Amino acid sequence: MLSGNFKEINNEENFHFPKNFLFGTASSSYQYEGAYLTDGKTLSNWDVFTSIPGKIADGSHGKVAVDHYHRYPEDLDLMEDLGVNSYRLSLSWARILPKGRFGDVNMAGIHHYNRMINNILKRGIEPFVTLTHYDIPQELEFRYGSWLNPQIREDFEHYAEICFQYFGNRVKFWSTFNEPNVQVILGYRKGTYPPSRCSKSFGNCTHGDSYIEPLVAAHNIIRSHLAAVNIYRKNYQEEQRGKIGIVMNTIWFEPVSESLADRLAVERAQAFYLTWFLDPIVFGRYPREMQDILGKDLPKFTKDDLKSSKSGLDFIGINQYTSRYAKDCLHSKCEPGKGGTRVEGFVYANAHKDGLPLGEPTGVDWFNIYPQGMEKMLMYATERYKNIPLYVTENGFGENNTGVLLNDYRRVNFMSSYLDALKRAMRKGADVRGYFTWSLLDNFEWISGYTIRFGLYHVDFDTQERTPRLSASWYKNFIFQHRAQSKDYDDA
Ligand code: GBH
Repeated sequence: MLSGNFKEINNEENFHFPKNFLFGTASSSYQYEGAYLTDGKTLSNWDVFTSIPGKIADGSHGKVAVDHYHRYPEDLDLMEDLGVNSYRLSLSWARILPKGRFGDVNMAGIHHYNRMINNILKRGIEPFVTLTHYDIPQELEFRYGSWLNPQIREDFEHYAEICFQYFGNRVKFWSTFNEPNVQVILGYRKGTYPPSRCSKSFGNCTHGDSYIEPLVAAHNIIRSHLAAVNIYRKNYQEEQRGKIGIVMNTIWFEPVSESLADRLAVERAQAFYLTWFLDPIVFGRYPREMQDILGKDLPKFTKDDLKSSKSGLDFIGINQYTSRYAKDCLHSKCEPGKGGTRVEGFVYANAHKDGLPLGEPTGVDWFNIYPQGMEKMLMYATERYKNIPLYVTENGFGENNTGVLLNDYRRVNFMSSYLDALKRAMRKGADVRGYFTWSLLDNFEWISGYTIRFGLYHVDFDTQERTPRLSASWYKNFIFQHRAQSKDYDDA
């Protein structure tokens, strides 16, 4: 019955996903696990941050979250029922190394993830593992200022190596970071995420320097990524036969007008958001637009950093939700925080033009529906990074918490239109190898707490009961049809 209705929405006929295409759902440790002090885990930066009054919209935290730490077998049952063949999750660094490299490996944490990985594999599901999805041991913040200090690279390398040692015989997909661009912009420019650092004109912080610190943190993240990739390639990859990459948040930018200035602003917008991280990893240098504007403020890579970094990744993970207009601020005057500064690349990114939104608003302020952005983003990455394999590591629909909303037809329309756009990109030659929807369950949505829900399953946060929404049966049906088709296709 469902399939009949939905078929019309999925109007990309005769399209076949490759046989090994990964269909999955995505999650992250802090947003899902809870168990914040269980089995030897210590505080993460997000445990500490959420305990500061006023930081989270509903005053909530991830101490329990959706209790995935204890309920993962039941959640894997739900995934098995959906028919996914992959699960994107992240590991809690503070569970594995509660004191970073200054203390021992917490074997209880290792055992937990071992059990979980085995349970995932037992169901024919491929784990797709992120090493850090915003959360780090607070110890590293407290000891030396985490990402602002170059020694974080030693810590990250140590942590990555322990994960490869313990889990690499079974995990074939690694990503080092989740959305480091969001992490540094919100943590060090706007100050709305930990460690809450920014300049006065950018936000409400007691410390920080929005002009310099985001650049330093990003540089240390890129160097940490390269160190982890190098060690994986040198000591593990050949034997373990996995792939390693990085996951970036992406925004598709449309020029607010057809003027040359606004079209150039689009390139700068990508440079100051996405290619900021990817260009150094792939090409060994920051994007030209950044070099031009930031000059000496842009940190330098050493010869050693770049030694084996030619193409320092095997794939790019693309998180694609939304799009914005880009407006030039080089030739016209803009406010700080609204494009008027060099760290913003003199671009104002905004979802409106003459009062009209780009795409359809969702009710969530940062989020407009613009499926073309998915296609264009995938083509942009394909062209710039020369047909590198891409995974859509996140895409999904969030709604404000106004009742239970099991009939989430807006999420279904969203997924359907974005998946159509993904297929169009694949037809045009983008080497997309997987799609993970955010998210299986409603969960802790960072500074929005539990006020925005992204789940295919509704979660009652008091009882932890999971209830399927319409989108769960829609995704199940979508996967079933497409896997069946790809099978026919490969046999033919
Ligand atoms: C992803 O971030 C995250 O990886 C995931 O953990 C999260 O739950 C999911 O998306 C849904 O949000 O940009 O100043 O308006 C997506 C990027 C960046 C979107 C921060 C929300 C809010 C603040 N997110 N943004 S702002």
